[in-house]
Amino acid sequence: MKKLASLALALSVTAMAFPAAAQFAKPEDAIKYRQSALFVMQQNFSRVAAMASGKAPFDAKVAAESAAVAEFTGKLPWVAFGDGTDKGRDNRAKPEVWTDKAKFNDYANKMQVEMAKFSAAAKTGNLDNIKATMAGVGGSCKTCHDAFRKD
Ligand code: ASC
Repeated sequence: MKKLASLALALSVTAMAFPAAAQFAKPEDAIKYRQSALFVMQQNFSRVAAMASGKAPFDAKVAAESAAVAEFTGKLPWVAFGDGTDKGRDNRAKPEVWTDKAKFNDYANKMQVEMAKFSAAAKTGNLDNIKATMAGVGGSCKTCHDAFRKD
Protein backbone atom coordinates (compact mmCIF):
# COMPACT_ATOMS: atom_id res chain seq x y z
CA MET A 1 0.00 0.00 0.00
CA LYS A 2 2.82 2.32 0.97
CA LYS A 3 4.60 1.39 -2.25
CA LEU A 4 1.48 2.16 -4.27
CA ALA A 5 1.05 5.51 -2.54
CA SER A 6 4.60 6.57 -3.26
CA LEU A 7 4.27 5.40 -6.86
CA ALA A 8 1.10 7.45 -7.22
CA LEU A 9 2.85 10.45 -5.70
CA ALA A 10 5.84 10.04 -8.01
CA LEU A 11 3.52 9.79 -11.01
CA SER A 12 1.52 12.86 -10.04
CA VAL A 13 4.69 14.90 -9.43
CA THR A 14 5.96 13.82 -12.86
CA ALA A 15 2.59 14.69 -14.38
CA MET A 16 2.69 18.16 -12.84
CA ALA A 17 6.23 18.77 -14.01
CA PHE A 18 5.61 17.45 -17.53
CA PRO A 19 1.88 17.71 -18.21
CA ALA A 20 2.16 17.05 -21.94
CA ALA A 21 4.77 14.33 -21.63
CA ALA A 22 2.45 12.52 -19.24
CA GLN A 23 0.12 11.76 -22.15
CA PHE A 24 2.71 9.43 -23.67
CA ALA A 25 5.39 7.14 -22.30
CA LYS A 26 8.09 8.94 -24.25
CA PRO A 27 8.45 11.76 -26.83
CA GLU A 28 9.00 9.21 -29.61
CA ASP A 29 5.58 7.75 -28.87
CA ALA A 30 3.93 11.17 -29.13
CA ILE A 31 5.65 11.86 -32.45
CA LYS A 32 4.74 8.43 -33.81
CA TYR A 33 1.16 8.92 -32.62
CA ARG A 34 0.67 12.26 -34.38
CA GLN A 35 2.43 11.07 -37.54
CA SER A 36 0.24 7.97 -37.63
CA ALA A 37 -2.96 9.97 -37.14
CA LEU A 38 -1.97 12.48 -39.84
CA PHE A 39 -1.02 9.64 -42.19
CA VAL A 40 -4.36 7.86 -41.78
CA MET A 41 -6.17 11.19 -42.16
CA GLN A 42 -4.25 12.05 -45.34
CA GLN A 43 -4.83 8.62 -46.87
CA ASN A 44 -8.56 8.95 -46.35
CA PHE A 45 -8.72 12.55 -47.53
CA SER A 46 -6.72 11.89 -50.68
CA ARG A 47 -8.86 8.83 -51.54
CA VAL A 48 -11.85 11.16 -51.78
CA ALA A 49 -9.78 13.90 -53.43
CA ALA A 50 -8.96 11.43 -56.21
CA MET A 51 -12.71 10.91 -56.75
CA ALA A 52 -13.35 14.66 -56.73
CA SER A 53 -10.70 15.28 -59.36
CA GLY A 54 -11.85 12.38 -61.55
CA LYS A 55 -8.71 10.31 -61.00
CA ALA A 56 -10.76 7.60 -59.33
CA PRO A 57 -14.36 6.51 -59.92
CA PHE A 58 -16.85 8.04 -57.49
CA ASP A 59 -18.08 5.62 -54.88
CA ALA A 60 -20.43 7.45 -52.53
CA LYS A 61 -20.21 4.87 -49.75
CA VAL A 62 -16.42 4.74 -49.76
CA ALA A 63 -16.28 8.54 -49.95
CA ALA A 64 -18.58 8.98 -46.95
CA GLU A 65 -16.72 6.39 -44.90
CA SER A 66 -13.32 7.79 -45.83
CA ALA A 67 -14.36 11.37 -45.07
CA ALA A 68 -15.73 10.29 -41.69
CA VAL A 69 -12.41 8.62 -40.86
CA ALA A 70 -10.51 11.70 -42.04
CA GLU A 71 -12.71 13.90 -39.87
CA PHE A 72 -12.19 11.73 -36.82
CA THR A 73 -8.45 11.20 -37.25
CA GLY A 74 -8.10 14.96 -37.79
CA LYS A 75 -8.98 15.40 -34.12
CA LEU A 76 -6.18 13.16 -32.88
CA PRO A 77 -2.74 14.63 -33.67
CA TRP A 78 -2.88 17.80 -31.58
CA VAL A 79 -2.56 16.33 -28.12
CA ALA A 80 0.73 14.79 -29.28
CA PHE A 81 2.49 18.11 -29.91
CA GLY A 82 3.26 18.62 -26.22
CA ASP A 83 6.37 20.26 -24.85
CA GLY A 84 9.48 18.16 -25.34
CA THR A 85 8.13 16.40 -28.42
CA ASP A 86 9.94 18.59 -30.95
CA LYS A 87 12.81 16.11 -31.22
CA GLY A 88 13.28 12.38 -30.72
CA ARG A 89 12.09 10.76 -33.91
CA ASP A 90 12.39 11.78 -37.49
CA ASN A 91 9.83 14.54 -37.84
CA ARG A 92 9.28 17.74 -39.79
CA ALA A 93 7.62 19.91 -37.19
CA LYS A 94 9.20 23.38 -37.07
CA PRO A 95 10.12 24.97 -33.71
CA GLU A 96 7.32 27.47 -34.36
CA VAL A 97 4.80 24.77 -33.39
CA TRP A 98 5.98 25.34 -29.80
CA THR A 99 6.88 29.04 -29.98
CA ASP A 100 3.66 30.13 -31.71
CA LYS A 101 1.13 27.80 -30.13
CA ALA A 102 -1.81 30.16 -30.53
CA LYS A 103 -1.40 30.25 -34.29
CA PHE A 104 -0.71 26.52 -34.52
CA ASN A 105 -3.84 25.71 -32.50
CA ASP A 106 -5.85 28.13 -34.60
CA TYR A 107 -4.74 26.39 -37.80
CA ALA A 108 -5.43 22.98 -36.29
CA ASN A 109 -8.93 24.10 -35.33
CA LYS A 110 -9.62 25.58 -38.75
CA MET A 111 -8.63 22.31 -40.39
CA GLN A 112 -11.08 20.44 -38.17
CA VAL A 113 -13.87 22.87 -39.09
CA GLU A 114 -13.16 22.29 -42.80
CA MET A 115 -12.97 18.54 -42.24
CA ALA A 116 -16.40 18.59 -40.59
CA LYS A 117 -17.88 20.39 -43.63
CA PHE A 118 -16.16 17.91 -45.94
CA SER A 119 -17.44 14.92 -44.01
CA ALA A 120 -20.96 16.36 -43.89
CA ALA A 121 -20.82 16.90 -47.65
CA ALA A 122 -19.66 13.33 -48.22
CA LYS A 123 -22.62 12.02 -46.21
CA THR A 124 -24.99 13.58 -48.77
CA GLY A 125 -23.63 11.19 -51.40
CA ASN A 126 -23.40 14.04 -53.92
CA LEU A 127 -20.04 14.52 -55.63
CA ASP A 128 -20.64 18.21 -56.34
CA ASN A 129 -21.25 18.82 -52.63
CA ILE A 130 -17.97 17.06 -51.87
CA LYS A 131 -16.09 19.04 -54.52
CA ALA A 132 -17.31 22.29 -52.97
CA THR A 133 -15.49 21.45 -49.72
CA MET A 134 -12.18 20.13 -51.08
CA ALA A 135 -10.39 23.47 -51.37
CA GLY A 136 -11.30 24.37 -47.80
CA VAL A 137 -9.66 21.23 -46.45
CA GLY A 138 -6.70 21.29 -48.84
CA GLY A 139 -6.11 24.96 -48.13
CA SER A 140 -6.10 24.41 -44.39
CA CYS A 141 -3.54 21.58 -44.78
CA LYS A 142 -1.31 23.77 -46.92
CA THR A 143 -1.56 26.90 -44.76
CA CYS A 144 -0.42 24.94 -41.73
CA HIS A 145 2.33 23.07 -43.59
CA ASP A 146 3.71 26.34 -45.01
CA ALA A 147 3.99 27.83 -41.55
CA PHE A 148 4.79 24.84 -39.36
CA ARG A 149 6.30 22.01 -41.41
CA LYS A 150 9.89 21.82 -42.63
CA ASP A 151 10.28 21.63 -46.46
C1 ASC B 1 -3.18 16.12 -49.41
C2 ASC B 1 -1.96 16.08 -48.69
C3 ASC B 1 -1.73 17.31 -48.20
C4 ASC B 1 -2.81 18.21 -48.59
C5 ASC B 1 -2.27 19.40 -49.28
C6 ASC B 1 -3.35 20.27 -49.84
O1 ASC B 1 -3.73 15.18 -49.94
O2 ASC B 1 -1.17 15.06 -48.50
O3 ASC B 1 -0.72 17.67 -47.47
O4 ASC B 1 -3.70 17.42 -49.40
O5 ASC B 1 -1.44 19.00 -50.34
O6 ASC B 1 -2.80 21.44 -50.37
